[in-house]
This record gives sequence, C-alpha cells and structure tokens, in this order.
Amino acid sequence: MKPLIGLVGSRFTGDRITGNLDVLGASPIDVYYADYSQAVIEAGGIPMWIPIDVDPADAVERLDGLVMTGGTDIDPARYGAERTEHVLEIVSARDEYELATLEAASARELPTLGVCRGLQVINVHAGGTLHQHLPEHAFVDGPGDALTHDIAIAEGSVLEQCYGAVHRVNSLHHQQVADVGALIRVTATAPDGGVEAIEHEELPWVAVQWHPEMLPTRSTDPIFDWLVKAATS
Ligand SMILES: [Mn+2]
Repeated sequence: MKPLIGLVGSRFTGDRITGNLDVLGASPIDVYYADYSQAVIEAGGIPMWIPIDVDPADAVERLDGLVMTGGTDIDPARYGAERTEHVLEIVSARDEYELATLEAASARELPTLGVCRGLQVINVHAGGTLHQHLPEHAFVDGPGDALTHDIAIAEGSVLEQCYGAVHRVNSLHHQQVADVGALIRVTATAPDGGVEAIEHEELPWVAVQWHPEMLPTRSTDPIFDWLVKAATS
C-alpha cells in the first residue's frame, strides 16, 4: 500500500483569488502549493490535505508521513520575540494548527519533511528562534528554480545519504534559524554559516530551507524518496 502523506497549508478568504465572485469574497479557502503533492505522488506516496479545522491528533493517527510546507512567516511571539517591520503576513490559525500537528506527529514519531517555513516551524516547535529578515537569502525576483548557493552537509545525516557532502540549492527564504531548538541538529549550512537543513535527534524529522519541490529535479529528488520510504516502513 502506498503511504498516506499529510500536507499542511494556509487559510485565506475568497477575495484573494483574482476574478473570484464577490459573493464568495468572505468565504474561507484552504491552500497549499501543488508542487508538494505532485512531489509526494512522484515519490510513490498519496498526498492528503489536512484541513485546518481538523483535530491534528485525529488526522495524524491516520497518516504515515507528513510534509510541513512552505509559506508566510510565523508570528515572532511564538518564539518570544518582538515582531519587526520586515515580517510578512501572519496567519495565526496556521501557526496554531501546524504547531499542534507537529505535537501530534511527535507523539506518533511520524516521518516528517519540513520545507522552508516547515523547517522554521519545526525549529520553533522545538523551542528555537528565527532571524526575522535576511534579504540576502531571498532570491524572489528571479525564477524559483535558480540554484543560488551551495550547502555543506554534515556527516552521518539523512541529508548526506540523500545528497552527499555538498549540494547546490535555490533560496527563497528571508528568514532562517537563529537559536537551534532542543534535540535539533543542524545538518547543512550555507557558505555564510546560515542554517539550511535540520534533523531531529530522536524523531524521523528532516527539514530543508530550500525548495526541492520547485526544482526540475523534483521527481527524482532523494528527499521525497526518503520521506515516502520512512513512511512505508
Ligand atoms: Mn538559502
């Protein structure tokens, strides 16, 4: 049987869809980028959207794996910091639901892949903090699949099994891990020392700061194979 991989995302209202009917402007819509679900399918899993209103413990109980997807910034209050002017739109309901989903996933030791914001949420869930604005990493004016910097990968990590010692990645993030959370190991860094990947010391959780789902190599990217294999065993 193919494993069921849960995907988290965000909630907006219908007026955010260009061309939508005015009468639907106040209706809630739940969204995620299909790059993630397509990557899960290509790796042999079945992606399952986790509605934002579901009790995460109920959802996680039925899942075999989880993708914590990318998105806007986490409320700095979640890691005990004042919000600076550079923080993007905050979606409190998403913060709440993702942290609760991780709590449930932790209890079940659910294999979990974090991407970009997903990495940041995992670090915050573990008690870590974030840098709120690092514009030099946010290559958001060019194509999303532009490979902009190398990462150096730690020995003995899942990431090393996936990519070897060095990998070249895209970089669309303007935030990054500052203080590393409890039981979190940094497994890749950028040339400037910035955290580009983390793994949990005790749980099958791997998270990357770049976007493998946006690259043309997506269908053969070993990180999605890792997730689906871990979710299958
Ligand atoms: Mn980067």
